[in-house]
Amino acid sequence: MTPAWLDRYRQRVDAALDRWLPQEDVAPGRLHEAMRYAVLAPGKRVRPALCYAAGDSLGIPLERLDGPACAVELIHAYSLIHDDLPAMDNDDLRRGRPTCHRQFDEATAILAGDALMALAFRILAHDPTMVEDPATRLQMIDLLASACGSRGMVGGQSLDLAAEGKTIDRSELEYIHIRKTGALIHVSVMLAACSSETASERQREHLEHMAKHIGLAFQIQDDVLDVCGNTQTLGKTRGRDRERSKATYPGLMGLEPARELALELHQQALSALAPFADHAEPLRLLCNYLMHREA
Ligand code: GRG
Repeated sequence: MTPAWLDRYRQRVDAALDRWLPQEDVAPGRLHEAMRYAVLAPGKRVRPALCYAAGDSLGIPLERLDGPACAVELIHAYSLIHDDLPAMDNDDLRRGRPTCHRQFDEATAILAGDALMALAFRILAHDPTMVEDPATRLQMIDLLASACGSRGMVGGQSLDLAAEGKTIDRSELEYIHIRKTGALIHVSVMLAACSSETASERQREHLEHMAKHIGLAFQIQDDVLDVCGNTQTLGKTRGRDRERSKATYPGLMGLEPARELALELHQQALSALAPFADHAEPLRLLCNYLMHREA
């Protein structure tokens, strides 16, 4: 069960995603079906919610953020499809349903992921409701490309795969997590900051600080849930990290210290929101939800 305030953001981004994703009766139908299957599956929509909530903290009309919110969720959905493939995590279950390659086939899943990434950038280039200034749009495209490229999410994934079965230390693990998961969370917030014509440099810095801390806390919490969550609630197979000998925070420092570290990072994220006073209430609720979630 997600809280009502999160559902508001979720419904908003789902409606926008539904408009952008090609319908199944448009050729190539099977590819479009796979794209819609993966994206519109019941995920939490954390990254769009961060984008909208950061926008709320800056007083930005939410329609201006529909494009960035869709773009980050499409990148996320593509990364999950590819991560689940036999060449990577080889998972059967995602968001409580068969993974994309199980439901369709491997080639379709790879291509669906590829097409979702392309659609994300197309939206940032074309969406008529976004900030109009071409230089700002270009900056947003650049930020998203950097966040999901070889020095961001894809790079983090590559290092994560290379570290399987190896012993790595905490700073190496942090380096991987900041890229694999943190980069997309960070850019979800920064795309909102870019969409504001009035945000001060100090406000941007505070949002950046919040995003960095909550991004790492989110991944540590994900590691913790992989140890003590429930497969049905998680909607994905629990215990996969251990099965694949992945480096995780609970593995490296123990379950309780990992939990404490996540809470410490969460507190730092909340402290960064202090200057926004009541305007950051949605962001605070979201940070709290991310720390106390069960899925
Ligand atoms: C394959 C390019 C590429 C990147 C993969 C996303 C990712 C990087 C790996 C997924 C593996 C994983 C479980 C990472 C931990 C953090 C994470 C991204 C969890 C899933 O995100 P949620 O909890 O999922 O927001 P929902 O389904 O709610 O959207």
